[in-house]
Formats: sequence, structure tokens, C-alpha cells
Amino acid sequence: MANISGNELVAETLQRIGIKDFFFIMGGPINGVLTRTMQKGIRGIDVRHEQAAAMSAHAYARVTNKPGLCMGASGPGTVNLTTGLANALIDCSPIVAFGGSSPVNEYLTGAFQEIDQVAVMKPVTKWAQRVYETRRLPEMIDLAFRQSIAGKPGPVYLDLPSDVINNEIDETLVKWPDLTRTLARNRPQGDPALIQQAIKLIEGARKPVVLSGSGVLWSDAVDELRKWVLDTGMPIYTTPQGRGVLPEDHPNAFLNARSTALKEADLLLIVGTRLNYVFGQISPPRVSKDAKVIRIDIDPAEIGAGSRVDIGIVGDAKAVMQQLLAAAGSRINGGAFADWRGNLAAIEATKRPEAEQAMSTANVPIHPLRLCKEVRDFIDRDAILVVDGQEILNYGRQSIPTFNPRHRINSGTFGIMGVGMPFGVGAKTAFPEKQVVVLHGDGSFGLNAMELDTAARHKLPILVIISLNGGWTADPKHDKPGRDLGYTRFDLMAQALGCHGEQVEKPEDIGPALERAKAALKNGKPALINVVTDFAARAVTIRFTKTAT
Ligand SMILES: Cc1ncc(C[n+]2csc(CCOP(=O)(O)OP(=O)(O)O)c2C)c(N)n1
Ligand SMILES: [Mg+2]
Repeated sequence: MANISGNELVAETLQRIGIKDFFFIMGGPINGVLTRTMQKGIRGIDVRHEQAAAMSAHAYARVTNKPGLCMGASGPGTVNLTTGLANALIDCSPIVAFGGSSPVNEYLTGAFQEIDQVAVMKPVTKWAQRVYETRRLPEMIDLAFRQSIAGKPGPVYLDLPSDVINNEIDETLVKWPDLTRTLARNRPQGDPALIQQAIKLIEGARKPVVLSGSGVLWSDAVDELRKWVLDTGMPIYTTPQGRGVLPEDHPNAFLNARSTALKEADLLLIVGTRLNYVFGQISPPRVSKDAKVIRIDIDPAEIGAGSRVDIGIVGDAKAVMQQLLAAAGSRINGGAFADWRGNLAAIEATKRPEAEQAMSTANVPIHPLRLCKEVRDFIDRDAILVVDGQEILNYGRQSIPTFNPRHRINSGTFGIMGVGMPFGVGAKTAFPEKQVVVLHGDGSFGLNAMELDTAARHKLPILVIISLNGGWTADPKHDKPGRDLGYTRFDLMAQALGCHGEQVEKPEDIGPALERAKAALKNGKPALINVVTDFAARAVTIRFTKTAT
């Protein structure tokens, strides 16, 4: 009878589940797992900080709609994953994280790098467990992946003690689950009676609006939701992470009328999104207190959030949208809300040229909105755009449209800085043939700047554009503590790491610099354009916290 090692069991399990890529930093006791996994043809991207490994796995999940995988060495290596996992928890994104750990048979002896890693991981994941027996590795890995996508997705952690993975056991003792089912989705349907009630309520509305979020992307419900919006003529607004359900240049996308649409709506159909600060908890004055609320969510606990729900449908967004489409038939047609769309179209028609004008200033230092215009006009229609920072994030959100689902990722609900570079690495790993562009604040770039090295070493030609406003956020009054960082020559740093790098100070020079960067990208080199922007330019947004940075 042949023996098999725990390391081999991990690698084989990952291969059978269909994993193609993962993100990691090497170290004991995880090296055996790393070697075996990469020997199976699974691509390992070694990054420069474990935080970035988790963040890259997060982006990988968001663009592929499959769980992302990351791994860390014992002790500090694994603890470094936590910020990325916490972000995925708040962003409800599926990541599976493996941490090598000190041997079970040395627990509490002060073993090398010993710390209770499962306890560290519990509050930053939806599920965290340890494997105690080598023969159960496939079963536990299968469970970890299933947990990450079960219901509302999220990060999970699996602790791999060194003796458990380095042991060799008799092959016949291994418990093998059906790994062809690991990533299968279940689609719970909504209560048919509630579907009928929802249709009736929508029929009676005059100014209905759809609000949607990432749940629509995770449940692969974009086609259904798009059909719904086009068939019924209901305007749609998404969360910043859930963009691209309708291409944002579609005549029914009234982006510039968002606040009016929310304020005047008499009915909200809320699909696959939590009611947190992003939609102001749909409280007045952002949303009328008289608006009817229909919610579709996979999470029963979410349905009554804020106690504002008239009809709460628990179910998978794709399944429930199919039910709604079938039930609506021709009962709700595009003509019913023509006046409502007309109002929003009129606002759009006035505001869009104003927005365009604000983006066209020729000021020096360059206004961040002008930078956004240059980026918008340069990138491919199906580019994956990552934005990280504060001012540049707000300006970018307002001015650069998204045309496809899963093509826009940013700091998200957690408001986390530092995701830009690792998100770019994760997205490019998943889709090497796509243009991947990272629009970065200079402060947030610093947090994971060495991921430029990861991109260079792994020939992941991403385009990084920095809004170099000399520090953290805008500071028109020069009164923010620790705000100034100076005007760092990140372009020279990029060159030192083997990337293409340029600095730009005049608006008319941005376009040509981007074209030169494109040529470098074609040769497999990442490129960085360091654009000096106005430190005083402060984006105007809806106030969502009393303690804005
Ligand atoms: C990890 C983390 N640290 C600190 C903060 C607080 N914070 C919020 S916005 C911001 C400034 C971002 O500045 P920058 O990346 O330069 O973009 P800019 O606003 O200047 O365009 C900071 C420090 C945060 N949100 N996340
Ligand atoms: Mg800045």
C-alpha cells in the first residue's frame, strides 16, 4: 500500500477542485504545499506582503466569480493576511486562506512562530478551522471552499499544522469528498406568493427604481436583471462595487440623476445588496419615507435591515429575478414609467455637459477630474479598472463609467486603502489578455507599492496611474495631521523595478504618456505614470460619516 503526504493531498485536492492560480509568500511549514501545488501546474504568484496575497485573491474572486486562494507561512506570515481577509469579510467576497502553523504535537510548548492562528482569524473571516488529521485534508479543504461561497460569500481560513501536512499516511485511509461539486452553486427560489405581491406593488408604482449590488454579480444574475430593467423600463442604480449591470452609456442609465431618483422614488426594488451607509440606509432625506421597499437577498437576516421592507424575498438573486420576469409577463411594460424616465433624462441632459466641462480644465497642477477624463478616454471599453485612494476614488467614481459587470473594483465598503496594486495583480492574473488599469492615490499606493515588483517579476503588465497630490487626501487649508508626503518620484521607483515609468505635470502630456505606456505594456512590462495633481482639489460627495478623512 502506497503512502501519501499531507502536502500532496492538499495539492491534489486543489487540482481536482479546479483551482488555477493562488497568491502567497513562502516559508515553513507551507513550503511543501507550495511546491506540490505548483508542480501540478497551478500558478503561484509570490507577492511582497501577505496582506497583498489576500487582496490579490480578493480581486481574483471578484473578476472571475470564483473563490480566490492565498497562503501564508506560520505566525507572522499568516497574521499578515488578516487585513485583506477583513476587507473581504466586509466586502462579502469569497477567499480561501491557508496558513501553515506550528505542529499540533507541540502546541503550547512555545514552538517556533506559535500563536493561535484560528483565534486570530475568527473575527476576520466567516469560518475558520484547523485540520487535525492528515487523512481529512481533502474533506476540510472541500468544506472551506464550500463555506466561502455558501449564501452570502466571504473569506474563510484553514489552519494547516506542520505535522498534519508533512505526515505521510496510507493512501487508503484518505477521506475523498466529491470535489466536482465543491464550487457548485445552489439557487434557492423566492416564495411564489411574495413574487406575486411584488409584481402587484410594482404595477401600482409611478416612480420605481432598482437598486442593486454585488450580490447580483456573485449570483450571476446580470442577464436577468438587465432584461428586467430593459423590459420594465425601471431606472437602475448600483453600489460602487456592483457596477456594470447596465452599460453606463445606455440611454436608460441616468447616472447624473442618482440623488433625485433616490429622493423621488415611490418604490425601491433592492436586489443583492445590504442596506449600509452606501445607500444611506435608505433613510430620509436620501430616500422618501413613503417609498415602498421590495428586497431580494440571499441572507434572511438582511431582509428587514433598518425595518424598512414591505416585501422581503429571501432567495438567490438569479433565481428570484427569473421568477419575477416570468410573473411579470407583459403586466409591466416599458411605457408605464415613461414620464419618470423622462424626468431623469432631462436632469441627465443638463448635468452631463456640466460634468464634462468640470473634467476639461487645463489647470496646472492638473485637476484630478482632468486626469479621470484622460483615463476614461484612454482605457478599453472592457478594461478592468481598479481605483484606490480618497479624492481620486471619489472623482473616479463620479466620472469614469463602467460598461461590464466585474470590471470595476475599488476600496469598497470597508474604505480600505492599499488594495489598488494587489487588486491589479489579482485581476491581471485572472485575465492576462485584458487591459488592467489601476488608478491610485499616492498615499494608498505606498501601502503596497512593492507589488509593482510582483507585477514585473511575473510579467503581469498592468498600467498604474498615480494621482500625485503630495499626500493623503486633499488639504486645501494645510491643517491635516501627517498629511504631507511630498512629491515622490514613483516613476523612478518603477524604472528601478524594471517597469516603464514617466512623470507628467501638464494635462496635455497625460494622453501621449499613456500611449507610450501602452507600448511598454505590449512588451510585457508594467507601466507607471506619476501625474502631479492639485493638492487642494476636494471631491464633493454625499456625507456618509461624521469623521471624514
Ligand atoms: C488602510 C487604511 N489606512 C488609513 C485610512 C484612512 N484614509 C482614508 S482616505 C486616506 C487618504 C488617501 O490618500 P491617497 O491615497 O493619496 O488618495 P487621495 O485622496 O490623495 O487622492 C486615508 C489615509 C484608510 N481608509 N485605510
Ligand atoms: Mg494623495
